[in-house]
Amino acid sequence: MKVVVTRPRYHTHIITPPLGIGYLSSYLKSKKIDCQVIDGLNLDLSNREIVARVRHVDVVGISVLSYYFLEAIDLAKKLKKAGKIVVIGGPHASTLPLLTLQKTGADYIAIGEGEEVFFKLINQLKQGKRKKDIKLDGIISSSYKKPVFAPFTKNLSSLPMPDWDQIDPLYYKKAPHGGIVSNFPVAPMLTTRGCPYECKFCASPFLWKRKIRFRDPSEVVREIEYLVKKKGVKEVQFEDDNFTLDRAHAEKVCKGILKKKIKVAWCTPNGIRADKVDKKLLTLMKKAGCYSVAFGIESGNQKILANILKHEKLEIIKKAVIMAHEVGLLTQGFFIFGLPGETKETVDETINFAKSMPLDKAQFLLLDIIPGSALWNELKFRSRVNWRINSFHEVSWLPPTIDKKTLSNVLPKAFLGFYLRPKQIFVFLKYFKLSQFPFLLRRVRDFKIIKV
Ligand code: B12
Ligand code: SF4
Repeated sequence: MKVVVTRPRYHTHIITPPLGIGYLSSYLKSKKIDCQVIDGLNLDLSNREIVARVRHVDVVGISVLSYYFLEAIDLAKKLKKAGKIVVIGGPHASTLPLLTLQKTGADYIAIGEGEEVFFKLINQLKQGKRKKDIKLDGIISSSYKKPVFAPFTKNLSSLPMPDWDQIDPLYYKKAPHGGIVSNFPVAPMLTTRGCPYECKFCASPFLWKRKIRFRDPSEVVREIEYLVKKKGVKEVQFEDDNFTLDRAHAEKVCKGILKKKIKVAWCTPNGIRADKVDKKLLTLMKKAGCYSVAFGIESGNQKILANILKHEKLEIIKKAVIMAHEVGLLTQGFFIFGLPGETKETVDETINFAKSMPLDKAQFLLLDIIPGSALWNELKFRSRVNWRINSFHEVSWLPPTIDKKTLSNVLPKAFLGFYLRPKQIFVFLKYFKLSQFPFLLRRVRDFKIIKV
Protein backbone atom coordinates (compact mmCIF):
# COMPACT_ATOMS: atom_id res chain seq x y z
CA MET A 1 0.00 0.00 0.00
CA LYS A 2 1.42 3.37 -1.05
CA VAL A 3 0.95 6.42 1.15
CA VAL A 4 1.61 10.12 0.62
CA VAL A 5 1.56 12.75 3.36
CA THR A 6 1.18 16.31 2.22
CA ARG A 7 0.16 19.85 3.03
CA PRO A 8 -1.36 22.28 0.53
CA ARG A 9 0.18 25.57 -0.58
CA TYR A 10 -1.19 28.57 1.30
CA HIS A 11 -0.29 32.21 1.71
CA THR A 12 2.44 32.63 4.33
CA HIS A 13 5.74 34.35 4.96
CA ILE A 14 7.12 31.33 6.86
CA ILE A 15 8.04 28.10 5.09
CA THR A 16 9.87 25.53 7.22
CA PRO A 17 10.18 21.73 7.14
CA PRO A 18 6.91 20.33 8.57
CA LEU A 19 7.90 18.20 11.55
CA GLY A 20 4.50 16.51 11.97
CA ILE A 21 4.61 15.19 8.40
CA GLY A 22 8.26 14.23 8.82
CA TYR A 23 7.45 12.21 11.94
CA LEU A 24 4.52 10.44 10.27
CA SER A 25 6.66 9.48 7.30
CA SER A 26 9.60 8.12 9.32
CA TYR A 27 7.25 6.14 11.58
CA LEU A 28 5.43 4.53 8.67
CA LYS A 29 8.73 3.73 6.98
CA SER A 30 10.01 2.13 10.18
CA LYS A 31 6.99 -0.19 9.85
CA LYS A 32 7.86 -0.95 6.21
CA ILE A 33 5.08 1.19 4.72
CA ASP A 34 5.99 3.02 1.52
CA CYS A 35 5.48 6.69 2.38
CA GLN A 36 6.30 9.76 0.32
CA VAL A 37 6.19 13.38 1.47
CA ILE A 38 4.87 16.04 -0.90
CA ASP A 39 5.14 19.46 0.68
CA GLY A 40 2.88 21.50 -1.57
CA LEU A 41 3.87 24.67 0.27
CA ASN A 42 7.61 24.40 -0.22
CA LEU A 43 7.34 22.96 -3.74
CA ASP A 44 4.86 25.70 -4.67
CA LEU A 45 2.35 23.21 -6.04
CA SER A 46 -1.30 23.93 -6.72
CA ASN A 47 -3.77 21.38 -5.40
CA ARG A 48 -4.25 20.10 -8.97
CA GLU A 49 -0.51 19.51 -9.23
CA ILE A 50 -0.51 17.60 -5.95
CA VAL A 51 -3.33 15.39 -7.24
CA ALA A 52 -1.36 14.77 -10.43
CA ARG A 53 1.61 13.61 -8.38
CA VAL A 54 -0.32 11.01 -6.38
CA ARG A 55 -1.74 8.94 -9.25
CA HIS A 56 0.15 5.84 -8.11
CA VAL A 57 -0.89 6.22 -4.45
CA ASP A 58 -3.67 4.54 -2.41
CA VAL A 59 -3.87 6.75 0.68
CA VAL A 60 -3.20 10.49 0.98
CA GLY A 61 -2.79 12.07 4.43
CA ILE A 62 -3.21 15.82 4.67
CA SER A 63 -1.84 17.81 7.61
CA VAL A 64 -3.96 20.85 8.53
CA LEU A 65 -3.67 23.93 10.71
CA SER A 66 -6.79 26.09 11.03
CA TYR A 67 -4.85 28.74 9.15
CA TYR A 68 -5.18 26.82 5.88
CA PHE A 69 -8.41 24.90 6.42
CA LEU A 70 -9.93 26.23 3.19
CA GLU A 71 -6.97 25.07 1.08
CA ALA A 72 -7.19 21.66 2.76
CA ILE A 73 -10.91 21.38 1.99
CA ASP A 74 -10.19 22.06 -1.67
CA LEU A 75 -7.35 19.53 -1.78
CA ALA A 76 -9.38 16.82 -0.02
CA LYS A 77 -12.26 17.26 -2.46
CA LYS A 78 -9.97 17.04 -5.48
CA LEU A 79 -8.30 13.91 -4.07
CA LYS A 80 -11.66 12.28 -3.40
CA LYS A 81 -12.66 13.00 -6.99
CA ALA A 82 -9.47 11.25 -8.11
CA GLY A 83 -10.53 8.17 -6.12
CA LYS A 84 -8.03 8.37 -3.26
CA ILE A 85 -8.54 7.35 0.35
CA VAL A 86 -8.14 10.65 2.17
CA VAL A 87 -7.07 10.99 5.81
CA ILE A 88 -6.80 14.38 7.52
CA GLY A 89 -4.87 15.09 10.69
CA GLY A 90 -3.03 17.92 12.45
CA PRO A 91 -4.10 20.55 15.02
CA HIS A 92 -7.16 21.69 13.09
CA ALA A 93 -8.48 18.16 12.60
CA SER A 94 -7.77 17.36 16.25
CA THR A 95 -9.63 20.38 17.54
CA LEU A 96 -12.61 20.33 15.15
CA PRO A 97 -12.82 16.72 13.92
CA LEU A 98 -16.52 16.57 13.07
CA LEU A 99 -16.48 19.89 11.23
CA THR A 100 -13.35 18.78 9.34
CA LEU A 101 -15.05 15.52 8.35
CA GLN A 102 -18.17 17.31 7.21
CA LYS A 103 -16.48 20.11 5.25
CA THR A 104 -13.75 18.09 3.55
CA GLY A 105 -15.58 14.89 2.71
CA ALA A 106 -12.43 13.01 3.75
CA ASP A 107 -12.67 9.31 4.57
CA TYR A 108 -10.95 9.51 7.94
CA ILE A 109 -10.03 12.24 10.41
CA ALA A 110 -7.17 11.60 12.83
CA ILE A 111 -7.39 13.17 16.28
CA GLY A 112 -4.25 13.85 18.31
CA GLU A 113 -0.79 12.37 17.99
CA GLY A 114 -0.65 10.68 14.61
CA GLU A 115 2.21 8.22 14.29
CA GLU A 116 0.76 5.11 15.90
CA VAL A 117 -2.87 5.62 14.98
CA PHE A 118 -2.07 6.39 11.32
CA PHE A 119 -0.08 3.19 11.13
CA LYS A 120 -2.95 1.20 12.71
CA LEU A 121 -5.35 2.71 10.18
CA ILE A 122 -3.10 1.91 7.21
CA ASN A 123 -2.67 -1.61 8.52
CA GLN A 124 -6.42 -2.15 8.70
CA LEU A 125 -6.86 -0.72 5.22
CA LYS A 126 -4.10 -3.04 4.01
CA GLN A 127 -6.00 -5.97 5.49
CA GLY A 128 -8.94 -4.93 3.33
CA LYS A 129 -11.12 -3.67 6.18
CA ARG A 130 -14.03 -1.48 5.13
CA LYS A 131 -14.90 1.90 6.62
CA LYS A 132 -17.79 0.57 8.70
CA ASP A 133 -15.48 -1.98 10.35
CA ILE A 134 -12.71 0.44 11.31
CA LYS A 135 -13.15 1.51 14.92
CA LEU A 136 -10.02 3.07 16.34
CA ASP A 137 -9.60 5.56 19.18
CA GLY A 138 -8.30 8.65 17.41
CA ILE A 139 -9.95 8.01 14.04
CA ILE A 140 -13.41 9.09 12.99
CA SER A 141 -15.24 8.52 9.71
CA SER A 142 -18.78 8.84 8.38
CA SER A 143 -19.46 5.41 9.94
CA TYR A 144 -17.72 5.93 13.29
CA LYS A 145 -18.06 9.33 14.89
CA LYS A 146 -16.51 8.91 18.32
CA PRO A 147 -14.19 11.92 18.58
CA VAL A 148 -11.62 10.80 21.17
CA PHE A 149 -7.89 11.43 21.09
CA ALA A 150 -5.51 8.72 19.93
CA PRO A 151 -3.49 7.35 22.87
CA PHE A 152 -0.26 9.33 23.30
CA THR A 153 3.01 7.57 22.57
CA LYS A 154 4.41 6.60 25.95
CA ASN A 155 8.07 7.00 25.18
CA LEU A 156 8.87 9.80 22.72
CA SER A 157 12.36 8.44 22.21
CA SER A 158 10.85 5.28 20.76
CA LEU A 159 9.80 7.31 17.71
CA PRO A 160 12.33 7.57 14.92
CA MET A 161 13.54 11.09 14.14
CA PRO A 162 11.65 12.89 11.34
CA ASP A 163 12.22 11.74 7.78
CA TRP A 164 14.90 14.36 7.12
CA ASP A 165 15.59 12.98 3.62
CA GLN A 166 12.08 13.97 2.60
CA ILE A 167 11.90 17.27 4.48
CA ASP A 168 15.54 18.17 3.87
CA PRO A 169 16.31 21.67 5.28
CA LEU A 170 18.72 22.29 2.39
CA TYR A 171 15.81 22.42 -0.05
CA TYR A 172 13.60 24.73 1.98
CA LYS A 173 12.89 28.31 1.03
CA LYS A 174 14.67 31.04 2.92
CA ALA A 175 11.53 31.95 4.84
CA PRO A 176 12.40 30.90 8.39
CA HIS A 177 10.46 31.18 11.62
CA GLY A 178 11.35 34.45 13.33
CA GLY A 179 12.43 36.21 10.12
CA ILE A 180 16.13 36.54 10.83
CA VAL A 181 18.49 33.64 11.35
CA SER A 182 22.18 33.21 11.99
CA ASN A 183 22.72 30.93 9.00
CA PHE A 184 21.01 28.61 6.51
CA PRO A 185 20.08 25.74 6.24
CA VAL A 186 17.81 25.83 9.26
CA ALA A 187 16.19 22.75 10.82
CA PRO A 188 13.28 22.90 13.26
CA MET A 189 13.41 20.36 16.09
CA LEU A 190 11.35 19.19 19.02
CA THR A 191 12.88 17.94 22.25
CA THR A 192 9.53 17.69 24.07
CA ARG A 193 5.84 17.54 23.27
CA GLY A 194 3.22 19.41 25.27
CA CYS A 195 3.03 21.98 28.05
CA PRO A 196 1.43 21.85 31.52
CA TYR A 197 0.20 25.48 31.51
CA GLU A 198 -3.28 26.69 30.62
CA CYS A 199 -3.01 29.99 28.71
CA LYS A 200 -6.46 30.68 27.36
CA PHE A 201 -5.44 31.82 23.86
CA CYS A 202 -3.34 28.72 23.15
CA ALA A 203 -4.37 25.33 21.72
CA SER A 204 -1.60 23.39 23.45
CA PRO A 205 -3.54 22.57 26.66
CA PHE A 206 -6.24 20.91 24.57
CA LEU A 207 -3.93 19.26 22.04
CA TRP A 208 -1.46 17.77 24.52
CA LYS A 209 -3.77 17.58 27.54
CA ARG A 210 -1.46 19.70 29.73
CA LYS A 211 1.17 16.99 29.89
CA ILE A 212 4.75 17.38 28.81
CA ARG A 213 6.76 14.44 27.54
CA PHE A 214 10.51 14.58 27.01
CA ARG A 215 12.79 13.00 24.47
CA ASP A 216 15.96 11.54 25.85
CA PRO A 217 18.47 14.46 25.66
CA SER A 218 21.13 12.14 24.21
CA GLU A 219 18.73 11.30 21.34
CA VAL A 220 18.19 15.01 20.78
CA VAL A 221 21.94 15.60 20.62
CA ARG A 222 22.35 12.64 18.27
CA GLU A 223 19.75 14.18 15.95
CA ILE A 224 21.48 17.58 16.01
CA GLU A 225 24.78 15.89 15.16
CA TYR A 226 23.12 14.04 12.29
CA LEU A 227 21.59 17.24 10.94
CA VAL A 228 24.88 19.10 11.10
CA LYS A 229 27.09 16.34 9.71
CA LYS A 230 24.79 14.71 7.17
CA LYS A 231 22.46 17.52 6.16
CA GLY A 232 24.79 20.50 6.44
CA VAL A 233 22.45 22.24 8.87
CA LYS A 234 23.91 25.42 10.37
CA GLU A 235 21.07 26.43 12.64
CA VAL A 236 18.56 24.51 14.74
CA GLN A 237 15.28 26.07 15.89
CA PHE A 238 13.77 24.41 18.95
CA GLU A 239 10.01 24.54 18.37
CA ASP A 240 9.06 23.03 21.73
CA ASP A 241 6.15 24.65 23.54
CA ASN A 242 8.66 25.37 26.32
CA PHE A 243 12.22 24.22 25.71
CA THR A 244 13.41 25.26 29.19
CA LEU A 245 10.34 24.10 31.13
CA ASP A 246 12.39 21.42 32.82
CA ARG A 247 15.71 22.98 33.65
CA ALA A 248 17.54 19.64 33.90
CA HIS A 249 16.34 18.62 30.43
CA ALA A 250 17.54 21.85 28.78
CA GLU A 251 20.81 21.62 30.67
CA LYS A 252 21.44 18.07 29.45
CA VAL A 253 20.82 19.08 25.83
CA CYS A 254 23.28 22.00 26.18
CA LYS A 255 25.92 19.84 27.87
CA GLY A 256 25.51 17.16 25.20
CA ILE A 257 26.12 19.72 22.41
CA LEU A 258 29.23 20.96 24.23
CA LYS A 259 30.54 17.47 24.98
CA LYS A 260 30.27 16.43 21.34
CA LYS A 261 31.70 19.80 20.24
CA ILE A 262 28.89 20.29 17.72
CA LYS A 263 29.20 23.59 15.92
CA VAL A 264 25.64 24.79 15.47
CA ALA A 265 23.76 27.98 16.17
CA TRP A 266 20.38 27.55 17.77
CA CYS A 267 17.43 29.50 19.09
CA THR A 268 13.92 29.14 20.54
CA PRO A 269 11.68 31.04 18.09
CA ASN A 270 8.46 29.49 19.38
CA GLY A 271 8.98 31.20 22.73
CA ILE A 272 9.89 30.05 26.20
CA ARG A 273 8.44 31.14 29.51
CA ALA A 274 10.38 33.95 31.17
CA ASP A 275 9.90 32.33 34.58
CA LYS A 276 11.67 29.20 33.36
CA VAL A 277 15.17 30.62 32.92
CA ASP A 278 17.93 31.81 35.21
CA LYS A 279 21.31 33.36 34.55
CA LYS A 280 23.22 30.10 34.94
CA LEU A 281 21.02 28.29 32.42
CA LEU A 282 21.09 31.19 29.94
CA THR A 283 24.89 31.33 30.18
CA LEU A 284 25.12 27.60 29.50
CA MET A 285 22.72 27.93 26.57
CA LYS A 286 24.85 30.70 25.07
CA LYS A 287 27.99 28.61 25.51
CA ALA A 288 26.28 25.71 23.72
CA GLY A 289 25.50 27.80 20.63
CA CYS A 290 22.22 29.50 21.48
CA TYR A 291 22.18 32.99 19.96
CA SER A 292 18.58 34.06 20.41
CA VAL A 293 15.69 33.46 22.78
CA ALA A 294 12.08 34.47 22.33
CA PHE A 295 9.75 34.98 25.27
CA GLY A 296 5.97 34.68 25.16
CA ILE A 297 5.21 37.92 27.02
CA GLU A 298 1.71 38.60 25.64
CA SER A 299 0.84 41.84 27.51
CA GLY A 300 2.34 44.64 29.55
CA ASN A 301 -0.69 44.70 31.83
CA GLN A 302 -0.76 42.40 34.85
CA LYS A 303 -4.56 42.14 34.93
CA ILE A 304 -4.64 40.97 31.31
CA LEU A 305 -2.04 38.31 32.10
CA ALA A 306 -4.34 37.15 34.90
CA ASN A 307 -7.36 37.16 32.55
CA ILE A 308 -5.61 34.72 30.20
CA LEU A 309 -4.24 32.55 33.04
CA LYS A 310 -0.64 33.20 32.06
CA HIS A 311 0.51 32.84 35.68
CA GLU A 312 3.46 35.16 35.23
CA LYS A 313 4.57 38.44 36.81
CA LEU A 314 5.71 41.44 34.75
CA GLU A 315 8.76 41.96 37.02
CA ILE A 316 9.90 38.38 36.42
CA ILE A 317 9.49 38.81 32.66
CA LYS A 318 11.55 41.98 32.66
CA LYS A 319 14.23 40.37 34.80
CA ALA A 320 14.50 37.41 32.40
CA VAL A 321 14.86 39.66 29.35
CA ILE A 322 17.58 41.67 31.10
CA MET A 323 19.42 38.47 32.08
CA ALA A 324 19.29 37.07 28.55
CA HIS A 325 20.54 40.39 27.19
CA GLU A 326 23.35 40.49 29.74
CA VAL A 327 24.64 37.05 28.79
CA GLY A 328 24.77 38.22 25.16
CA LEU A 329 21.70 36.56 23.66
CA LEU A 330 19.47 38.27 21.12
CA THR A 331 16.14 38.76 22.80
CA GLN A 332 12.69 38.66 21.27
CA GLY A 333 9.24 39.20 22.81
CA PHE A 334 5.82 38.11 21.57
CA PHE A 335 2.89 40.39 22.35
CA ILE A 336 -0.82 39.95 21.66
CA PHE A 337 -3.27 42.82 21.41
CA GLY A 338 -7.01 42.38 21.83
CA LEU A 339 -6.91 39.96 24.76
CA PRO A 340 -9.84 40.04 27.22
CA GLY A 341 -9.68 43.31 29.16
CA GLU A 342 -7.72 45.24 26.48
CA THR A 343 -8.29 49.00 26.44
CA LYS A 344 -6.67 51.94 24.67
CA GLU A 345 -4.57 52.43 27.80
CA THR A 346 -3.41 48.82 28.12
CA VAL A 347 -2.31 48.89 24.46
CA ASP A 348 0.03 51.76 25.33
CA GLU A 349 1.18 49.96 28.47
CA THR A 350 2.18 46.95 26.36
CA ILE A 351 4.07 49.03 23.79
CA ASN A 352 5.85 50.93 26.56
CA PHE A 353 6.64 47.70 28.40
CA ALA A 354 8.19 46.27 25.22
CA LYS A 355 10.29 49.41 24.79
CA SER A 356 11.34 49.45 28.44
CA MET A 357 13.24 46.16 28.14
CA PRO A 358 16.44 45.33 26.27
CA LEU A 359 14.52 43.49 23.55
CA ASP A 360 16.19 43.22 20.15
CA LYS A 361 13.06 42.05 18.38
CA ALA A 362 9.37 42.22 19.11
CA GLN A 363 6.46 40.53 17.39
CA PHE A 364 3.12 42.21 17.89
CA LEU A 365 0.03 40.23 16.95
CA LEU A 366 -3.70 40.61 17.18
CA LEU A 367 -5.51 37.94 19.13
CA ASP A 368 -6.86 35.13 17.00
CA ILE A 369 -9.37 32.85 18.64
CA ILE A 370 -7.77 29.53 17.75
CA PRO A 371 -9.81 26.31 17.62
CA GLY A 372 -8.73 24.26 20.60
CA SER A 373 -8.05 27.26 22.82
CA ALA A 374 -10.07 27.90 25.99
CA LEU A 375 -11.19 31.23 24.50
CA TRP A 376 -12.71 29.42 21.52
CA ASN A 377 -14.94 27.47 23.92
CA GLU A 378 -15.58 30.38 26.26
CA LEU A 379 -16.75 32.63 23.44
CA LYS A 380 -18.80 29.75 22.08
CA PHE A 381 -17.28 29.73 18.61
CA ARG A 382 -18.46 26.62 16.74
CA SER A 383 -17.11 27.45 13.36
CA ARG A 384 -15.47 30.65 12.32
CA VAL A 385 -17.72 32.64 10.03
CA ASN A 386 -14.80 33.63 7.87
CA TRP A 387 -11.79 31.28 7.74
CA ARG A 388 -10.06 33.83 5.48
CA ILE A 389 -9.43 36.21 8.39
CA ASN A 390 -5.72 36.80 8.28
CA SER A 391 -4.80 35.00 11.49
CA PHE A 392 -3.14 37.27 14.07
CA HIS A 393 -3.11 40.25 11.71
CA GLU A 394 -6.81 41.09 11.52
CA VAL A 395 -9.37 41.60 14.26
CA SER A 396 -11.25 38.32 14.68
CA TRP A 397 -12.91 39.14 18.00
CA LEU A 398 -13.45 42.56 19.56
CA PRO A 399 -13.20 42.83 23.35
CA PRO A 400 -16.04 45.02 24.63
CA THR A 401 -13.45 47.29 26.29
CA ILE A 402 -11.90 48.69 23.08
CA ASP A 403 -13.18 50.02 19.77
CA LYS A 404 -12.46 48.36 16.43
CA LYS A 405 -10.64 51.32 14.89
CA THR A 406 -8.15 51.54 17.75
CA LEU A 407 -7.48 47.80 17.72
CA SER A 408 -7.17 47.62 13.93
CA ASN A 409 -4.50 50.34 13.99
CA VAL A 410 -2.47 48.88 16.81
CA LEU A 411 0.00 46.78 14.80
CA PRO A 412 1.59 49.58 12.72
CA LYS A 413 1.68 51.78 15.82
CA ALA A 414 3.46 49.11 17.86
CA PHE A 415 5.84 47.92 15.13
CA LEU A 416 6.88 51.39 14.01
CA GLY A 417 7.15 52.62 17.59
CA PHE A 418 9.37 49.71 18.49
CA TYR A 419 11.48 49.26 15.35
CA LEU A 420 12.16 52.84 14.34
CA ARG A 421 14.91 53.00 16.95
CA PRO A 422 18.60 52.79 15.96
CA LYS A 423 19.42 49.58 17.84
CA GLN A 424 16.62 47.63 16.18
CA ILE A 425 17.71 48.73 12.71
CA PHE A 426 21.27 47.61 13.48
CA VAL A 427 20.10 44.13 14.62
CA PHE A 428 18.03 43.76 11.48
CA LEU A 429 20.90 44.71 9.17
CA LYS A 430 23.27 42.33 10.96
CA TYR A 431 21.08 39.25 10.47
CA PHE A 432 19.03 39.91 7.38
CA LYS A 433 19.99 37.99 4.20
CA LEU A 434 19.13 39.48 0.80
CA SER A 435 17.72 36.14 -0.41
CA GLN A 436 14.96 36.54 2.19
CA PHE A 437 13.68 39.75 0.65
CA PRO A 438 10.46 38.42 -1.01
CA PHE A 439 9.38 36.82 2.28
CA LEU A 440 10.23 39.96 4.22
CA LEU A 441 8.01 41.95 1.89
CA ARG A 442 5.16 39.49 2.49
CA ARG A 443 5.78 39.73 6.22
CA VAL A 444 5.53 43.52 6.20
CA ARG A 445 2.35 43.32 4.12
CA ASP A 446 0.73 40.58 6.25
CA PHE A 447 1.46 42.42 9.45
CA LYS A 448 -0.13 45.51 7.89
CA ILE A 449 2.86 47.58 8.99
CA ILE A 450 2.81 49.46 5.69
CA LYS A 451 0.71 49.00 2.58
CA VAL A 452 2.75 47.27 -0.16
C1 B12 B 1 6.44 24.91 14.45
C2 B12 B 1 5.09 25.58 14.51
C3 B12 B 1 4.78 26.45 13.51
C4 B12 B 1 5.68 26.66 12.31
C5 B12 B 1 5.49 25.56 11.28
C6 B12 B 1 4.09 25.00 11.18
C7 B12 B 1 4.03 23.63 10.52
N1 B12 B 1 3.01 23.36 9.79
O1 B12 B 1 4.90 22.81 10.66
C8 B12 B 1 5.25 28.07 11.85
C9 B12 B 1 6.18 29.07 12.46
C10 B12 B 1 5.17 28.29 10.36
C11 B12 B 1 3.88 28.20 12.51
C12 B12 B 1 3.01 29.18 12.18
C13 B12 B 1 1.76 29.31 12.73
N2 B12 B 1 1.25 28.61 13.72
CO1 B12 B 1 2.19 27.18 14.54
N3 B12 B 1 3.03 25.89 15.63
C14 B12 B 1 4.16 25.31 15.54
C15 B12 B 1 4.35 24.39 16.76
C16 B12 B 1 5.13 25.16 17.80
C17 B12 B 1 5.03 23.09 16.51
C18 B12 B 1 4.46 22.30 15.33
C19 B12 B 1 5.08 20.96 15.34
O2 B12 B 1 6.06 20.73 14.70
N4 B12 B 1 4.52 20.08 16.17
C20 B12 B 1 5.05 18.79 16.40
C21 B12 B 1 4.38 17.75 15.56
C22 B12 B 1 4.88 16.39 15.99
O3 B12 B 1 3.01 17.85 15.81
P1 B12 B 1 1.95 18.16 14.65
O4 B12 B 1 2.50 18.97 13.57
O5 B12 B 1 0.71 18.61 15.31
O6 B12 B 1 1.69 16.69 14.03
C23 B12 B 1 1.23 15.60 14.79
C24 B12 B 1 -0.30 15.48 14.88
O7 B12 B 1 -0.98 16.70 14.74
C25 B12 B 1 -0.66 14.49 13.82
N5 B12 B 1 -0.82 14.93 12.43
C26 B12 B 1 -0.43 16.05 11.82
N6 B12 B 1 -0.73 16.00 10.51
C27 B12 B 1 -1.31 14.83 10.27
C28 B12 B 1 -1.80 14.25 9.09
C29 B12 B 1 -2.34 12.97 9.15
C30 B12 B 1 -2.84 12.35 7.91
C31 B12 B 1 -2.41 12.26 10.39
C32 B12 B 1 -2.97 10.89 10.44
C33 B12 B 1 -1.92 12.84 11.56
C34 B12 B 1 -1.38 14.12 11.49
O8 B12 B 1 0.45 13.62 13.86
C35 B12 B 1 1.66 14.38 14.01
C36 B12 B 1 2.69 13.54 14.72
O9 B12 B 1 2.26 13.17 15.99
C37 B12 B 1 2.87 24.16 17.16
C38 B12 B 1 2.67 23.83 18.62
C39 B12 B 1 2.82 22.36 18.88
N7 B12 B 1 3.47 22.06 19.96
O10 B12 B 1 2.43 21.49 18.11
C40 B12 B 1 2.21 25.47 16.74
C41 B12 B 1 0.77 25.41 16.23
C42 B12 B 1 0.61 24.26 15.28
N8 B12 B 1 0.65 26.71 15.48
C43 B12 B 1 -0.45 27.26 15.64
C44 B12 B 1 -0.77 28.51 15.06
C45 B12 B 1 -2.05 29.15 15.52
C46 B12 B 1 0.08 29.10 14.13
C47 B12 B 1 -0.15 30.43 13.42
C48 B12 B 1 -1.55 30.71 12.95
C49 B12 B 1 0.32 31.50 14.39
C50 B12 B 1 0.71 32.87 13.85
N9 B12 B 1 1.41 33.53 14.69
O11 B12 B 1 0.39 33.34 12.81
C51 B12 B 1 0.82 30.36 12.25
C52 B12 B 1 0.05 29.97 10.97
C53 B12 B 1 0.70 29.10 9.98
C54 B12 B 1 1.63 29.74 9.02
N10 B12 B 1 1.73 31.05 8.87
O12 B12 B 1 2.33 29.04 8.36
C55 B12 B 1 -1.40 26.47 16.51
C56 B12 B 1 -2.42 25.71 15.63
C57 B12 B 1 -3.81 25.72 16.16
C58 B12 B 1 -4.79 25.26 15.12
N11 B12 B 1 -6.00 25.07 15.56
O13 B12 B 1 -4.49 25.10 13.96
C59 B12 B 1 -0.38 25.56 17.29
C60 B12 B 1 -0.93 24.21 17.74
C61 B12 B 1 0.12 26.41 18.49
C62 B12 B 1 -0.79 26.42 19.67
N12 B12 B 1 -0.38 25.78 20.74
O14 B12 B 1 -1.84 27.01 19.68
N13 B12 B 1 3.70 27.31 13.44
S1 SF4 C 1 1.21 29.81 25.59
FE1 SF4 C 1 3.04 28.61 26.07
S2 SF4 C 1 2.98 28.40 28.32
FE2 SF4 C 1 0.92 28.98 27.67
S3 SF4 C 1 -0.18 27.03 27.41
FE3 SF4 C 1 0.61 27.63 25.37
S4 SF4 C 1 2.58 26.58 25.19
FE4 SF4 C 1 2.01 26.57 27.38
